[in-house]
Amino acid sequence: MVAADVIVTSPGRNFVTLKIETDDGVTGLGDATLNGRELAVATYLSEHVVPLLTGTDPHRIEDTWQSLYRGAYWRRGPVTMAAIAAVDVALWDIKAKVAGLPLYQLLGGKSRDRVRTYGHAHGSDMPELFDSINARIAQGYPAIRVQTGIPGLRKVYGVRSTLDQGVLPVVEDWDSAAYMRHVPAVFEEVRNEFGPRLPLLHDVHHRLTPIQAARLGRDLEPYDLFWLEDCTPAENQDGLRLVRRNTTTPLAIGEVFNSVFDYQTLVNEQLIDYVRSSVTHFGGVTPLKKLFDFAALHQIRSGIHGPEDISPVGMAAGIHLDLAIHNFGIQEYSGYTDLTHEVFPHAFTFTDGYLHPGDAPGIGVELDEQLAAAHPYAPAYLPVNRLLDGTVHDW
Ligand code: EZ4
Ligand code: CO
Repeated sequence: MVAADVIVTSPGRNFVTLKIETDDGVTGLGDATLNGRELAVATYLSEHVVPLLTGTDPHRIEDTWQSLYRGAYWRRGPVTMAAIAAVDVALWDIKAKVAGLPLYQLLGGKSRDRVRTYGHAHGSDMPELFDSINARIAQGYPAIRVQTGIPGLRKVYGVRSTLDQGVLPVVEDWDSAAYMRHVPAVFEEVRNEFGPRLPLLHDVHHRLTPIQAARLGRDLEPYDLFWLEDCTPAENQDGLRLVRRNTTTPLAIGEVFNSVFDYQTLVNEQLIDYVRSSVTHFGGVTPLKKLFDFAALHQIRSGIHGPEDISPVGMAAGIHLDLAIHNFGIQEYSGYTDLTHEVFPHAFTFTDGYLHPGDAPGIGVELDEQLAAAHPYAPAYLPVNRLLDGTVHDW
Protein backbone atom coordinates (compact mmCIF):
# COMPACT_ATOMS: atom_id res chain seq x y z
CA MET A 1 0.00 0.00 0.00
CA VAL A 2 1.23 3.51 -0.66
CA ALA A 3 -0.39 5.69 1.95
CA ALA A 4 -2.33 5.56 5.17
CA ASP A 5 -3.81 8.65 6.83
CA VAL A 6 -5.58 9.15 10.14
CA ILE A 7 -8.45 11.64 9.99
CA VAL A 8 -10.07 12.98 13.16
CA THR A 9 -13.32 14.90 12.75
CA SER A 10 -16.19 16.05 14.92
CA PRO A 11 -19.44 16.51 12.98
CA GLY A 12 -21.42 16.56 16.24
CA ARG A 13 -19.08 14.15 18.02
CA ASN A 14 -15.53 12.86 17.49
CA PHE A 15 -14.73 10.14 14.97
CA VAL A 16 -11.33 8.65 14.06
CA THR A 17 -10.98 7.22 10.54
CA LEU A 18 -8.08 5.41 8.90
CA LYS A 19 -7.77 5.74 5.14
CA ILE A 20 -5.50 3.30 3.30
CA GLU A 21 -4.60 3.72 -0.35
CA THR A 22 -3.05 0.96 -2.46
CA ASP A 23 -0.45 1.32 -5.19
CA ASP A 24 -3.29 0.89 -7.67
CA GLY A 25 -5.20 3.82 -6.20
CA VAL A 26 -7.90 1.82 -4.41
CA THR A 27 -8.87 3.36 -1.06
CA GLY A 28 -10.32 1.68 2.00
CA LEU A 29 -11.71 3.18 5.21
CA GLY A 30 -11.67 1.85 8.76
CA ASP A 31 -13.22 3.23 11.97
CA ALA A 32 -10.96 3.68 15.03
CA THR A 33 -13.29 5.72 17.24
CA LEU A 34 -12.92 5.10 20.98
CA ASN A 35 -15.37 7.39 22.77
CA GLY A 36 -13.57 9.81 25.11
CA ARG A 37 -10.11 8.46 24.22
CA GLU A 38 -10.05 9.27 20.49
CA LEU A 39 -6.60 10.82 20.25
CA ALA A 40 -4.92 7.86 21.95
CA VAL A 41 -6.05 5.61 19.08
CA ALA A 42 -5.23 8.25 16.44
CA THR A 43 -1.68 8.49 17.83
CA TYR A 44 -1.30 4.71 18.19
CA LEU A 45 -2.24 4.43 14.53
CA SER A 46 -0.11 7.23 13.15
CA GLU A 47 2.97 6.55 15.32
CA HIS A 48 2.96 2.76 15.64
CA VAL A 49 0.79 1.17 12.95
CA VAL A 50 0.94 3.27 9.78
CA PRO A 51 4.76 2.95 9.53
CA LEU A 52 4.40 -0.87 9.67
CA LEU A 53 1.99 -0.91 6.73
CA THR A 54 4.46 0.56 4.26
CA GLY A 55 5.24 -1.99 1.58
CA THR A 56 2.83 -4.65 2.85
CA ASP A 57 0.35 -6.47 0.58
CA PRO A 58 -3.14 -5.04 1.25
CA HIS A 59 -4.74 -8.36 0.29
CA ARG A 60 -3.13 -10.22 3.20
CA ILE A 61 -5.82 -9.36 5.75
CA GLU A 62 -5.42 -12.29 8.17
CA ASP A 63 -1.65 -12.02 8.08
CA THR A 64 -1.71 -8.26 8.70
CA TRP A 65 -4.13 -8.75 11.61
CA GLN A 66 -1.94 -11.44 13.23
CA SER A 67 1.18 -9.39 12.72
CA LEU A 68 -0.32 -6.27 14.33
CA TYR A 69 -1.83 -8.31 17.20
CA ARG A 70 1.05 -10.67 17.97
CA GLY A 71 3.88 -8.47 16.77
CA ALA A 72 3.09 -5.73 19.27
CA TYR A 73 3.84 -8.14 22.16
CA TRP A 74 1.38 -6.03 24.26
CA ARG A 75 -1.86 -7.81 23.48
CA ARG A 76 -5.46 -6.67 23.64
CA GLY A 77 -6.77 -3.45 25.17
CA PRO A 78 -9.28 -1.02 23.65
CA VAL A 79 -6.74 1.38 22.12
CA THR A 80 -4.74 -1.34 20.38
CA MET A 81 -7.79 -3.26 19.22
CA ALA A 82 -9.60 -0.18 17.86
CA ALA A 83 -6.44 0.63 15.88
CA ILE A 84 -6.17 -2.94 14.52
CA ALA A 85 -9.89 -2.84 13.69
CA ALA A 86 -9.42 0.23 11.53
CA VAL A 87 -6.68 -1.49 9.50
CA ASP A 88 -8.72 -4.69 9.19
CA VAL A 89 -11.88 -2.90 7.98
CA ALA A 90 -9.94 -0.72 5.52
CA LEU A 91 -8.34 -3.84 4.05
CA TRP A 92 -11.71 -5.63 3.75
CA ASP A 93 -13.07 -2.48 2.08
CA ILE A 94 -10.20 -2.58 -0.42
CA LYS A 95 -10.52 -6.31 -1.11
CA ALA A 96 -14.26 -6.04 -1.71
CA LYS A 97 -13.82 -2.97 -3.95
CA VAL A 98 -11.21 -4.81 -6.01
CA ALA A 99 -13.60 -7.77 -6.28
CA GLY A 100 -16.38 -5.35 -7.28
CA LEU A 101 -18.64 -6.79 -4.57
CA PRO A 102 -20.32 -5.50 -1.41
CA LEU A 103 -18.42 -6.86 1.59
CA TYR A 104 -21.22 -9.20 2.68
CA GLN A 105 -20.65 -11.24 -0.49
CA LEU A 106 -17.09 -12.01 0.66
CA LEU A 107 -18.43 -13.07 4.07
CA GLY A 108 -20.56 -15.82 2.58
CA GLY A 109 -23.36 -13.83 1.02
CA LYS A 110 -26.61 -12.79 2.65
CA SER A 111 -28.46 -15.01 5.12
CA ARG A 112 -31.42 -12.62 5.30
CA ASP A 113 -32.91 -9.78 3.29
CA ARG A 114 -32.53 -7.02 5.86
CA VAL A 115 -31.22 -6.33 9.34
CA ARG A 116 -33.58 -5.88 12.28
CA THR A 117 -32.62 -3.05 14.64
CA TYR A 118 -33.56 -1.65 18.01
CA GLY A 119 -33.70 2.01 18.90
CA HIS A 120 -33.43 3.94 22.15
CA ALA A 121 -36.35 5.37 24.11
CA HIS A 122 -35.76 7.30 27.29
CA GLY A 123 -37.50 9.74 29.59
CA SER A 124 -36.90 11.33 32.95
CA ASP A 125 -40.47 10.30 33.88
CA MET A 126 -43.21 8.04 32.49
CA PRO A 127 -44.99 10.57 30.22
CA GLU A 128 -41.65 11.54 28.66
CA LEU A 129 -40.75 7.86 28.26
CA PHE A 130 -44.09 7.02 26.61
CA ASP A 131 -43.62 9.91 24.15
CA SER A 132 -40.16 8.62 23.35
CA ILE A 133 -41.39 5.02 22.81
CA ASN A 134 -44.18 6.31 20.55
CA ALA A 135 -41.64 8.31 18.53
CA ARG A 136 -39.52 5.17 17.99
CA ILE A 137 -42.58 3.12 17.00
CA ALA A 138 -43.50 5.88 14.51
CA GLN A 139 -40.00 5.57 13.01
CA GLY A 140 -40.69 1.87 12.49
CA TYR A 141 -38.26 0.44 15.06
CA PRO A 142 -39.25 -3.20 15.59
CA ALA A 143 -37.65 -3.32 19.08
CA ILE A 144 -36.97 -0.64 21.68
CA ARG A 145 -34.46 -0.13 24.50
CA VAL A 146 -36.11 1.52 27.51
CA GLN A 147 -34.17 3.70 29.99
CA THR A 148 -35.62 6.09 32.57
CA GLY A 149 -34.69 8.55 35.24
CA ILE A 150 -34.78 7.28 38.82
CA PRO A 151 -36.65 9.20 41.52
CA GLY A 152 -34.11 10.89 43.82
CA LEU A 153 -31.24 10.85 41.32
CA ARG A 154 -30.36 14.02 39.41
CA LYS A 155 -28.71 12.62 36.31
CA VAL A 156 -28.71 9.09 34.96
CA TYR A 157 -26.74 7.91 31.92
CA GLY A 158 -28.74 6.90 28.87
CA VAL A 159 -31.62 9.21 29.72
CA ARG A 160 -30.33 12.10 27.63
CA SER A 161 -27.59 12.69 25.09
CA THR A 162 -24.51 10.60 25.90
CA LEU A 163 -22.16 13.39 24.84
CA ASP A 164 -20.40 15.58 27.39
CA GLN A 165 -18.24 18.11 25.61
CA GLY A 166 -15.71 19.87 27.77
CA VAL A 167 -12.38 19.44 29.44
CA LEU A 168 -13.70 17.41 32.39
CA PRO A 169 -16.22 14.57 32.65
CA VAL A 170 -19.67 15.29 34.07
CA VAL A 171 -20.49 13.54 37.37
CA GLU A 172 -23.70 11.50 37.48
CA ASP A 173 -25.49 9.97 40.48
CA TRP A 174 -26.03 6.33 41.23
CA ASP A 175 -28.07 4.37 43.81
CA SER A 176 -28.51 0.67 43.05
CA ALA A 177 -31.30 0.09 45.57
CA ALA A 178 -33.41 2.95 44.18
CA TYR A 179 -32.75 1.70 40.65
CA MET A 180 -33.74 -1.89 41.45
CA ARG A 181 -37.00 -0.74 43.05
CA HIS A 182 -37.86 1.53 40.14
CA VAL A 183 -37.08 -0.46 36.97
CA PRO A 184 -39.63 -3.31 37.34
CA ALA A 185 -42.37 -0.71 37.98
CA VAL A 186 -41.37 1.08 34.78
CA PHE A 187 -41.63 -2.12 32.72
CA GLU A 188 -44.99 -2.94 34.31
CA GLU A 189 -46.35 0.40 33.07
CA VAL A 190 -44.73 0.06 29.65
CA ARG A 191 -46.21 -3.42 29.13
CA ASN A 192 -49.65 -2.20 30.28
CA GLU A 193 -49.49 0.65 27.76
CA PHE A 194 -47.82 -1.03 24.77
CA GLY A 195 -48.95 -4.65 25.13
CA PRO A 196 -47.09 -7.97 25.27
CA ARG A 197 -45.64 -8.15 21.74
CA LEU A 198 -43.27 -5.18 21.44
CA PRO A 199 -39.69 -6.45 22.01
CA LEU A 200 -38.19 -4.43 24.89
CA LEU A 201 -34.56 -4.19 25.97
CA HIS A 202 -32.84 -2.59 28.94
CA ASP A 203 -29.21 -1.61 29.59
CA VAL A 204 -27.89 -1.75 33.18
CA HIS A 205 -24.51 -0.32 32.10
CA HIS A 206 -22.57 -2.70 34.41
CA ARG A 207 -23.84 -1.10 37.62
CA LEU A 208 -24.99 -4.11 39.69
CA THR A 209 -23.24 -6.89 41.57
CA PRO A 210 -24.03 -10.46 40.40
CA ILE A 211 -26.54 -11.07 43.21
CA GLN A 212 -28.29 -7.76 42.48
CA ALA A 213 -28.31 -8.56 38.75
CA ALA A 214 -29.83 -11.98 39.46
CA ARG A 215 -32.58 -10.33 41.49
CA LEU A 216 -33.30 -7.71 38.83
CA GLY A 217 -33.40 -10.35 36.08
CA ARG A 218 -35.91 -12.33 38.13
CA ASP A 219 -38.04 -9.26 38.91
CA LEU A 220 -38.17 -8.43 35.19
CA GLU A 221 -39.23 -11.93 34.04
CA PRO A 222 -42.96 -11.06 33.95
CA TYR A 223 -42.21 -8.32 31.38
CA ASP A 224 -40.52 -10.69 28.92
CA LEU A 225 -37.46 -8.65 27.95
CA PHE A 226 -35.68 -9.31 24.66
CA TRP A 227 -32.50 -8.85 26.67
CA LEU A 228 -31.01 -7.36 29.81
CA GLU A 229 -27.68 -5.79 28.92
CA ASP A 230 -24.42 -5.47 30.89
CA CYS A 231 -26.18 -6.43 34.14
CA THR A 232 -22.85 -6.68 36.01
CA PRO A 233 -19.23 -5.82 35.13
CA ALA A 234 -18.15 -8.87 33.15
CA GLU A 235 -14.42 -8.69 33.71
CA ASN A 236 -15.68 -11.05 36.39
CA GLN A 237 -16.95 -13.67 33.96
CA ASP A 238 -17.51 -16.15 36.81
CA GLY A 239 -20.09 -13.77 38.31
CA LEU A 240 -22.43 -14.52 35.43
CA ARG A 241 -22.87 -18.10 36.69
CA LEU A 242 -24.77 -16.74 39.67
CA VAL A 243 -26.93 -14.50 37.48
CA ARG A 244 -27.64 -17.27 34.99
CA ARG A 245 -28.67 -19.82 37.65
CA ASN A 246 -31.24 -17.42 39.02
CA THR A 247 -33.05 -15.88 36.08
CA THR A 248 -34.43 -16.77 32.66
CA THR A 249 -34.26 -13.16 31.45
CA PRO A 250 -31.99 -13.28 28.34
CA LEU A 251 -28.58 -11.65 28.89
CA ALA A 252 -26.43 -9.57 26.54
CA ILE A 253 -22.82 -8.60 27.25
CA GLY A 254 -19.69 -7.41 25.52
CA GLU A 255 -19.72 -3.82 24.22
CA VAL A 256 -16.56 -3.01 26.21
CA PHE A 257 -14.80 -6.29 25.38
CA ASN A 258 -12.01 -6.32 22.81
CA SER A 259 -10.97 -9.97 22.56
CA VAL A 260 -12.50 -13.41 22.31
CA PHE A 261 -10.73 -14.22 25.58
CA ASP A 262 -13.06 -11.78 27.36
CA TYR A 263 -15.90 -14.09 26.32
CA GLN A 264 -14.30 -17.47 26.93
CA THR A 265 -16.24 -18.51 30.06
CA LEU A 266 -19.40 -16.65 29.05
CA VAL A 267 -19.66 -18.47 25.73
CA ASN A 268 -18.25 -21.88 26.69
CA GLU A 269 -20.71 -22.15 29.57
CA GLN A 270 -23.55 -20.45 27.66
CA LEU A 271 -23.93 -17.85 30.40
CA ILE A 272 -25.24 -15.21 27.99
CA ASP A 273 -27.58 -15.12 24.99
CA TYR A 274 -26.16 -12.26 22.88
CA VAL A 275 -22.61 -11.04 22.23
CA ARG A 276 -22.49 -7.25 21.99
CA SER A 277 -19.12 -6.49 20.40
CA SER A 278 -18.78 -4.05 17.52
CA VAL A 279 -16.38 -4.34 14.61
CA THR A 280 -14.67 -1.13 15.78
CA HIS A 281 -13.87 -2.20 19.34
CA PHE A 282 -13.20 -5.88 18.73
CA GLY A 283 -10.31 -5.63 16.28
CA GLY A 284 -12.29 -5.67 13.03
CA VAL A 285 -14.40 -7.91 10.84
CA THR A 286 -11.85 -10.76 10.97
CA PRO A 287 -12.05 -11.49 14.73
CA LEU A 288 -15.73 -10.57 15.06
CA LYS A 289 -16.72 -13.16 12.44
CA LYS A 290 -14.72 -15.73 14.44
CA LEU A 291 -16.49 -14.68 17.65
CA PHE A 292 -19.90 -15.09 16.04
CA ASP A 293 -18.97 -18.55 14.77
CA PHE A 294 -17.73 -19.50 18.27
CA ALA A 295 -20.96 -18.11 19.79
CA ALA A 296 -23.06 -20.09 17.29
CA LEU A 297 -21.71 -23.34 18.74
CA HIS A 298 -23.47 -22.39 21.98
CA GLN A 299 -26.73 -21.06 20.45
CA ILE A 300 -25.66 -17.50 21.23
CA ARG A 301 -26.61 -14.74 18.77
CA SER A 302 -25.17 -11.41 17.71
CA GLY A 303 -26.31 -8.05 19.02
CA ILE A 304 -23.75 -5.62 17.63
CA HIS A 305 -23.20 -2.44 19.61
CA GLY A 306 -24.34 0.49 17.46
CA PRO A 307 -24.21 3.77 19.38
CA GLU A 308 -23.62 7.22 17.83
CA ASP A 309 -19.95 6.93 18.82
CA ILE A 310 -19.23 4.19 16.30
CA SER A 311 -18.78 6.00 12.99
CA PRO A 312 -20.82 5.17 9.88
CA VAL A 313 -17.69 3.30 8.70
CA GLY A 314 -17.74 0.93 11.70
CA MET A 315 -21.53 0.72 11.52
CA ALA A 316 -21.47 -0.26 7.85
CA ALA A 317 -18.90 -3.00 8.46
CA GLY A 318 -21.19 -4.40 11.17
CA ILE A 319 -24.25 -4.31 8.90
CA HIS A 320 -22.43 -6.41 6.28
CA LEU A 321 -21.69 -9.00 8.99
CA ASP A 322 -25.30 -8.85 10.25
CA LEU A 323 -26.58 -9.67 6.79
CA ALA A 324 -24.14 -12.53 6.26
CA ILE A 325 -23.90 -14.50 9.50
CA HIS A 326 -26.42 -17.19 10.38
CA ASN A 327 -26.72 -16.48 14.11
CA PHE A 328 -27.76 -12.83 13.77
CA GLY A 329 -29.87 -11.52 16.65
CA ILE A 330 -30.42 -7.78 16.39
CA GLN A 331 -28.44 -4.63 15.54
CA GLU A 332 -28.46 -1.50 17.72
CA TYR A 333 -28.96 1.66 15.65
CA SER A 334 -29.33 5.17 17.06
CA GLY A 335 -28.86 7.12 13.83
CA TYR A 336 -26.54 10.08 13.27
CA THR A 337 -26.64 13.86 12.99
CA ASP A 338 -27.34 15.17 9.47
CA LEU A 339 -23.79 16.50 9.34
CA THR A 340 -22.38 13.05 10.15
CA HIS A 341 -24.33 11.58 7.22
CA GLU A 342 -22.81 14.31 5.02
CA VAL A 343 -19.24 13.77 6.23
CA PHE A 344 -19.61 10.00 5.70
CA PRO A 345 -21.78 9.51 2.58
CA HIS A 346 -22.93 5.88 2.72
CA ALA A 347 -24.69 3.19 0.77
CA PHE A 348 -26.35 1.64 3.82
CA THR A 349 -30.01 2.48 4.30
CA PHE A 350 -32.33 2.58 7.29
CA THR A 351 -35.95 1.96 6.30
CA ASP A 352 -38.86 1.23 8.64
CA GLY A 353 -36.52 0.07 11.39
CA TYR A 354 -34.42 -2.21 9.20
CA LEU A 355 -30.88 -1.64 7.90
CA HIS A 356 -29.37 -2.82 4.63
CA PRO A 357 -25.66 -2.40 3.76
CA GLY A 358 -26.40 -1.49 0.13
CA ASP A 359 -24.73 -3.02 -2.89
CA ALA A 360 -21.86 -0.62 -3.52
CA PRO A 361 -18.51 -2.44 -3.81
CA GLY A 362 -16.62 -2.52 -0.49
CA ILE A 363 -18.25 -1.47 2.76
CA GLY A 364 -20.01 1.36 0.93
CA VAL A 365 -18.89 4.39 2.94
CA GLU A 366 -16.80 7.35 1.80
CA LEU A 367 -15.32 10.29 3.71
CA ASP A 368 -15.73 13.91 2.61
CA GLU A 369 -12.31 15.06 3.82
CA GLN A 370 -12.94 18.75 3.18
CA LEU A 371 -16.11 18.75 5.24
CA ALA A 372 -14.38 16.61 7.90
CA ALA A 373 -11.56 19.17 8.17
CA ALA A 374 -14.10 21.95 8.71
CA HIS A 375 -15.21 20.18 11.93
CA PRO A 376 -12.10 19.57 14.05
CA TYR A 377 -11.71 17.43 17.18
CA ALA A 378 -13.34 18.77 20.35
CA PRO A 379 -12.48 17.19 23.73
CA ALA A 380 -15.41 15.21 25.14
CA TYR A 381 -15.69 12.59 27.86
CA LEU A 382 -18.06 9.97 29.10
CA PRO A 383 -19.44 10.89 32.54
CA VAL A 384 -18.27 9.48 35.88
CA ASN A 385 -20.83 7.75 38.14
CA ARG A 386 -20.71 8.48 41.87
CA LEU A 387 -22.82 7.12 44.70
CA LEU A 388 -24.68 9.67 46.81
CA ASP A 389 -21.79 9.69 49.35
CA GLY A 390 -19.32 10.54 46.59
CA THR A 391 -17.80 7.07 45.97
CA VAL A 392 -16.94 6.38 42.33
CA HIS A 393 -19.18 3.57 41.06
CA ASP A 394 -19.19 1.05 38.19
CA TRP A 395 -21.17 1.84 35.13
O1 EZ4 B 1 -22.48 3.73 26.69
O2 EZ4 B 1 -21.42 3.81 23.29
O3 EZ4 B 1 -25.57 0.04 24.55
N1 EZ4 B 1 -25.07 1.10 24.37
C1 EZ4 B 1 -24.35 1.80 25.24
C2 EZ4 B 1 -23.68 3.05 24.74
C3 EZ4 B 1 -22.32 3.25 25.39
C4 EZ4 B 1 -21.48 4.23 24.62
C5 EZ4 B 1 -20.08 4.31 25.22
O4 EZ4 B 1 -19.22 4.93 24.34
O5 EZ4 B 1 -24.23 1.40 26.38
O6 EZ4 B 1 -24.51 4.16 24.90
CO1 CO C 1 -24.79 -0.75 26.40
